[in-house]
Formats: sequence, structure tokens, C-alpha cells
Amino acid sequence: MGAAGLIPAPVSVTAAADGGTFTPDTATALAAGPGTETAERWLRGTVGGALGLPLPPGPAGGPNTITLVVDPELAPEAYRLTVTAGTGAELRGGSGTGVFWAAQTLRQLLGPGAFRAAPGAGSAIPAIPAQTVEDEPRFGWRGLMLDVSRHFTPKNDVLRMLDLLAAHKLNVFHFHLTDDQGWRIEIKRHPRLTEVGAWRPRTKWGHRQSELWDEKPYGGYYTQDDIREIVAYAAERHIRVVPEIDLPGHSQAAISAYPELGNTDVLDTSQLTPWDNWGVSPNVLAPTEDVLRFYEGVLEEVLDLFPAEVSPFVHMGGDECPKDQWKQSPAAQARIAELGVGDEDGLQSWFIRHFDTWLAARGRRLIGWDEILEGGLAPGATVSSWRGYGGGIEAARAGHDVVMCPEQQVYLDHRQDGGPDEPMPIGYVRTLEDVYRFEPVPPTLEPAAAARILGTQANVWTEVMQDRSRVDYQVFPRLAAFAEVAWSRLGAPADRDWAGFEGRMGAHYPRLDALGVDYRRPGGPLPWQ
Ligand code: TNX
Repeated sequence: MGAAGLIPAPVSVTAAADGGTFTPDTATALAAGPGTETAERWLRGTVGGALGLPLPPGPAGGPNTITLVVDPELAPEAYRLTVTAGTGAELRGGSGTGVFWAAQTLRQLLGPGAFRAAPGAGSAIPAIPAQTVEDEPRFGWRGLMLDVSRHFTPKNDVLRMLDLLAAHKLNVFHFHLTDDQGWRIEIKRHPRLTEVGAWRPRTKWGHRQSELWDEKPYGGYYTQDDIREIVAYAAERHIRVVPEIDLPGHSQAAISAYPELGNTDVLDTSQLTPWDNWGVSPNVLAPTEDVLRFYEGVLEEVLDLFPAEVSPFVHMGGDECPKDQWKQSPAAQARIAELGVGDEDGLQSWFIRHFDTWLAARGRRLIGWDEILEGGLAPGATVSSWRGYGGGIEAARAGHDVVMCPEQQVYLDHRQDGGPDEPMPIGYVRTLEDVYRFEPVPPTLEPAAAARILGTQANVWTEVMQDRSRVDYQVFPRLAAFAEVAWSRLGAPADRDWAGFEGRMGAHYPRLDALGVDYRRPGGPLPWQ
């Protein structure tokens, strides 16, 4: 274990033979080479602000200087961080992204004070031992999915979450923007999606300790300017944002805003409100050309808000689409015959294939939950494997890209202890150690198929998380273990150095404390949680 307790663990840390140290002080300069602007701004603003260091510009390699360099000899996300006794630190990355990850490591070496918003009283800047850190991520897709539909995450809390992802070297933010219980993104050509679809009349679900049942209206949404701000803030931190517009199920909020989107021959959809209950609404989209046109209009605005450089991927959901309404609807049955898609699974596949083609024509890629395998996978689709590994294995063997996020392993809404005091006691028990032993690539997978696994993400469904502190509690500290699984090469689950990780967490908790994260304490929930 490195003395600084780096998380995620780097490839290697080599202590310098001279045993000396480097202590940044007010004279420390920042020398930023071409392509390192994001790391420069972040170091000056975030670390400089925390420690009260102005970090004025200076010449590369100058005395007492932090030097940032892009070196194309390294892989784009790789970096080498060299701390030289008495002299300074060099952050050398394969691209601006690698330099940015090196800056995250430097912050950890600078101690918990570097995680505050301003210098704490008497917080001295620690001496950093001279050393070289070599590092490179295992996976290119290291993500977190946040459900902002079941409970709305205010914009500033989203920005804060992006900061927390960057601090853990995670680089994909999957933004679950629509669901039965609320539509959260402003769409100018369909204003009722947020005027009506963002507000449910009440919240009719709850758990023993979570007190969620509420007769009051609930909601919220992001304006297009909010979305642009979130996307720009993420890009500045080398995080890609993948928007999700979920269809053809999980669509009751949209149908309540525009009743013609529903199966009007079996239900008077004009009476719907966004779903006020837990679980999956039976009210799904009607399989019509008009519905496709409506969602193409939505996607045109989404593509404009989430440029391809930020993410080529658009998530179209496809999960848990109840088929009963299509079975009962004469219009849907007629469409099955007319389209020649065989059955209701074929209809679902027809939706996804349409948007796969539509997105591809615009230079984008469709990603969807593993139910999109049912009825035939769209040719260009990438699969988020959530019902276990099976869907991901099948898709990877068929030559599709895959993001592994099995609910049994990395659903952070699920409880982290089996005891009676957990404030949100749902789902599988997944302790910090369980997450640490999660392996995204099934060992039985042939190498060619394993190469299709882009990476992994943890998913945060917010049915039982009504505010920031609940989200913090469920996500941390498990996200630290998850980040290490996604970034570091840890070997087979049984061989992982859990004790070593726990030891490094001893250095990580004070960082989370300095950041004001309401994480679950190792001993269990605090009395008010
Ligand atoms: C399944 S994962 C869902 C979500 C729920 C979650 C609760 C997925 C694609 N669908 O709609 O929120 O379980 O754990």
C-alpha cells in the first residue's frame, strides 16, 4: 500500500531512492503545456482554492513547479506522475485526459485538505515523498448511472456528483432523464413533457424507514441551459454524458403529457398523470409512425444538447416494457401484422431498430438495456447488461459492444448490509467488500467476446433516495470500491487484496469527509440515517 492510500490503486508507485520530499508552498508555479488546459484550470481552481495556493504560471521544470505535459508516447488516458525532492512534480499524460487523471492523483497525495472548498484553519500542506506513479485504466467505460426521474436531483447536486466521479477517475455519466414517474429534460417543441410530465400528483411508495409516502405534488426538471451547463461541466472533467430517453416502456410521464402517445384504443390516456407508484407502469407507447416522429423530434433536441464529442452514445432504454397493452390493443395487433414483426417482442425490437438506424444516420450509437436482445438485437446496438451477465455475454458473442452493470453486483440502490438498521433496506445485500470483488468480465468468455466489453458502470435508481444525503449514503463508500474495479487490474475476485483496499480506505474516508459526503460509516448507519 502506498502511504498516501491512492484510490483507485495505480499500476505502480516507486519511491525515489533519495527519500526526499516536495512541499508545495505559496511560491509554487504551474507550467501548463499545450493540451493540458483542463487540468491547469482544475488544479488552480480546485486544489489551489483548497490549499490557498495561487499557482501562478511559470516555466516548465522551473524550481518548485508543477509541470503539466502531454506526451503522445503514453496511451491517451495513461499518465506518469513524478515527484522530485525539493523541485516539484511533473504530470505527464498521453492526452489532456491522462494529465487530468494525474492531477486527481496529485490531489490525493496532497492530503484531505486538498478536498476542501477553502483552506481549513491550521491545515498545513503536507510534504509529498519523492516518487513516480505509473498509471493507466483497465476499462475505457467507467460509469455511474443516476436516475433523476424517481427523485429529481437538483442541478447543483448533479454538478457535485460529476466532481465526485472525477475524483474517482470515473469517466461516464449515464443520465437517466425519463421514466414513468417523471420527465426531466426540457424539450422546446413538446413543452408539455416538462409542464405536465415533470410533476406527479403524489408519491405512493415507501419503506419502513424511508417515509417516502407523500400526498404532495413532486417534481422538477432541467432547462436546456441547465443541460448545456451540466454537459460542459462534465467535459471540463473528461466525463462523457450519455443521455437516456427510455422507450417504449417506462413512458407514462410522456403519455400523461401527450395522451396520443399511448394505446388509446385500450385506455383513456387523457386521464393519466405521471406514475405515482413504485415499479413499472403498464402504460406503454403505441407502436405508430406518429410516435416515432414525436421521439425523433425529442432526439433532435437531445443530439443538439449532447454533442457527439461529449458522447457518441444515446441510451434508448428498452427495459421492462410490459406487453399486455399491446396484446389487448387491436391497433397494436394490426401493426404486428402490418410490420411483419411476429409478436409483441418484435414490436419492441421495431422501436429500437428504428432509433438504431436513425441515430447511426446522424453519426451516433444506440445503447439499450439487455431486454433489447428480445425480438432481435438492432445491428449497431450496444447493450447495458443489467439482469446479470447473461445478456452481455450473448451480445458480446454476437459481436456487439457491452457495458456490464449486473443488478446482483453493482446496483447501488440495493442495501449494503443485511442488518435491520439500514435506512433503505431493498434488494440484494452488497457490501463494500462484495463490490470490491465484482468482476466485469466473466472468466468463461472467449477473448474475442471479452474484448467487446467496453467497461462497467454502477447504477443508482432513486426510488428510495429522496435527497442528496440519501444518494450519498447509498453511493459511498461503495463507489470507491467500484472505481477501483473499473480502473485497476485487480485479478480474480478471490485473489483481491481486500485488506489492502480497506487500509487505503483509511486515507480515503478523510477525503470524503473534507468533501462533505454523507457516506455510510464502516460501523453502520448514523442514528439519523
Ligand atoms: C430495474 S435496471 C429497473 C429500474 C428500477 C430498478 C430498481 C432497469 C433497466 N430497470 O427501472 O429502478 O430495477 O433496482
